Amino acid sequence: MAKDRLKRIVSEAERQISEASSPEAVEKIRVKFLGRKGELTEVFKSIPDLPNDEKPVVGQAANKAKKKLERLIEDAAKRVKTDSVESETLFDPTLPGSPPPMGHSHPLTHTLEDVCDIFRTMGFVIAEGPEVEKDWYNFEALNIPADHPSRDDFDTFYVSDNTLLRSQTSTVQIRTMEMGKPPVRIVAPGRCFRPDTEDARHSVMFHQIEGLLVDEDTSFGDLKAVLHIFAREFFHEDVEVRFRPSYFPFTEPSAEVDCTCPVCKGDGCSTCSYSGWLEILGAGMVDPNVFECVDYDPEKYTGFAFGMGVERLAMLKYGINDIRLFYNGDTRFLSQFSI
Ligand code: 2NL
Repeated sequence: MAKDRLKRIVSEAERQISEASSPEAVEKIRVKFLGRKGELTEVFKSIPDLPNDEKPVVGQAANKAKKKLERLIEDAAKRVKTDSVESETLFDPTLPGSPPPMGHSHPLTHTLEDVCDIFRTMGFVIAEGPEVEKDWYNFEALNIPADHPSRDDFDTFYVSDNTLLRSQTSTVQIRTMEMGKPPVRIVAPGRCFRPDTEDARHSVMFHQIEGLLVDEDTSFGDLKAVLHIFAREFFHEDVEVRFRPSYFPFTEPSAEVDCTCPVCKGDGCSTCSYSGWLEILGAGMVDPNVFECVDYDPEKYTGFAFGMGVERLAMLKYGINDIRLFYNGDTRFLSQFSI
């Protein structure tokens, strides 16, 4: 009798345990069979009333059944626990979605826009032009003589005799002056090309920003003020600038412009070769011959112009030692500029 009852209890418990799918359901089953008033517990309670010869037999069988149920319940508890954790990981509608990878502008684009913004606040307008140019715009109108070394096949990418890839963006300034009368106040950013052997400082494709201001009574003092404001805005408010005499065919007088090293603030470090100064751009007063080429009266108008390399400025500002890092597409480098 008691043994049959145990068998029924075990098989019923087994069936219920196999169907349980939540920790709560398993706990309910445990209470139902093994709890203080559980079915199996009742069997144990009835043992003292049995005839003496049946007590050990039923006792043993009840203990065996109890062990079996405890093991089954323990296994079931583990099963439903992992099941529910797994289903939570698979789908939780309350979690935010995984964000898509975000792009950002290239450090050269960023630098170029920074520079243009600074000049825009001083009233300059952004001007653009073609990358494939006529000889006239790249050389002739800029007072660069036919025998100048930069016009050599080795120093310019020629498409044909009179057509080339521009080597500077002064082309845009000549085009702008040809199109209208002074006053002119423009900056011309863009790609330029020179057949240099590539190394840490040279790339056949690079970016330039040139500026041009033409009006009556424009002076070298105006040029100095504008470039000082630019350097302060771009690098640091305490930066100083100095002008060293130089030569360009399209300006007279011409100057190379340095600023106090943004790394050591002028004390001397490896970036500035311990001089405290760094060359940032070239500039000067527009040569009267250039004005003649675009039909501006050099007796009436004066102007200043300047040109700078975007790669060079970005390398100085961010401490980059190899120009090729800008172009090889390595996101370990580029992602540092996701500002
Ligand atoms: C440099 C120096 C310079 C100019 C560019 C210019 C343009 C016109 C007339 C006169 Cl239309 N000048 N541009 C003037 C002085 C220097 O560039 O080292 N660039 C990286």
